[in-house]
Amino acid sequence: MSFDPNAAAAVDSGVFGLLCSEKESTLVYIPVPWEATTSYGGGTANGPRAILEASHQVDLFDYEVFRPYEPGLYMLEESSEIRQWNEEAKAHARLVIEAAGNIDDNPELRAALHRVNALGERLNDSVRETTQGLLAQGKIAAVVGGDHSTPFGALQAVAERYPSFGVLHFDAHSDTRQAFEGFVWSHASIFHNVLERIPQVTQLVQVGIRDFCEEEWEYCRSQGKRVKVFFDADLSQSGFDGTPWTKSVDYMISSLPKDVWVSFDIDGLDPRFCPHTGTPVPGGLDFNQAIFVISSLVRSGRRIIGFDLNEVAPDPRGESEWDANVGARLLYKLSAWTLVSQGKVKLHKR
Ligand SMILES: [Mn+2]
Repeated sequence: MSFDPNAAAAVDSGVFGLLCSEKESTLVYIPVPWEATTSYGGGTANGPRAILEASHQVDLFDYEVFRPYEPGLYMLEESSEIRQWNEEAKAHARLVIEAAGNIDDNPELRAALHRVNALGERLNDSVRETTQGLLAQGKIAAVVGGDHSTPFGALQAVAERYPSFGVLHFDAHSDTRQAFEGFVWSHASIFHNVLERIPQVTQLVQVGIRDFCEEEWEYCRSQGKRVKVFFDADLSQSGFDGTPWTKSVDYMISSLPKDVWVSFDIDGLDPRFCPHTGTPVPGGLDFNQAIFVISSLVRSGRRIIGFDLNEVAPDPRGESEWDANVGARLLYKLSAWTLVSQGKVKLHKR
């Protein structure tokens, strides 16, 4: 069967309805069905599967980039091992969360916490090894979560190849808590872990932040120029004052180095784009505002060395495909601009 980029996706086709193999693909997605420490809401472990299904509805032709699919996009099979670890870790984590911090004199709960942390470490090792394998073949790796703890191993793998790089982080939350609820690898601790354990990350730029605790506020400040936070309140205030979005975006990008990893928590967007995500917060970016940040980053000459998209949670009742639909379209845009930034696809001049 020949491939027609204008036709509807075939039932048995891969991500975005493409028929290319892993070997033929330049960009490979690592699905990570993991949400072990999710304390509120849930369902992001089903994010990768839902995004894969919804991706068949995305038109391959892109108004800005034209044919981002040509270098080949492929999503790996979900690891059944990771699903098992997730189930086990979730069961243990639930006990710890229900005890609300009172675990010190309870050996059973301490053991449960220890187990969650051990499984989190195993997950990181797995994601790191998969990413290393892809990078060794000259491919671009992208993580599709799962909760926001999922990209840690990928960032470790990238750090082995890039002596210094920046991270552009979209999120409602700062995610800089130290071992939230005792969980070392909590979704709410991803950037504390990155900043403490991956010195190659020389710059973190956070965008859309609107839900954080005082500990996080102090921690980010303690990092000095290494962490720049573009709070949602300040960004919208600038808009009210008449500052064009283009100017705010220039400012966001200006502190980032040449090589950048993009970490996109879907809840950085306005919750109308992700109504079922685990921890929705009012406010947030419009879809086009977010895409403009990414396209501007690439147009500035910076290179996206990889990315993750996380916290997409499908409707648990299965009535709406909306969260996954937005997730799939965001995944396509992130992929398109990543490929442009690496010279794998030419930006079409309209
Ligand atoms: Mn997050």
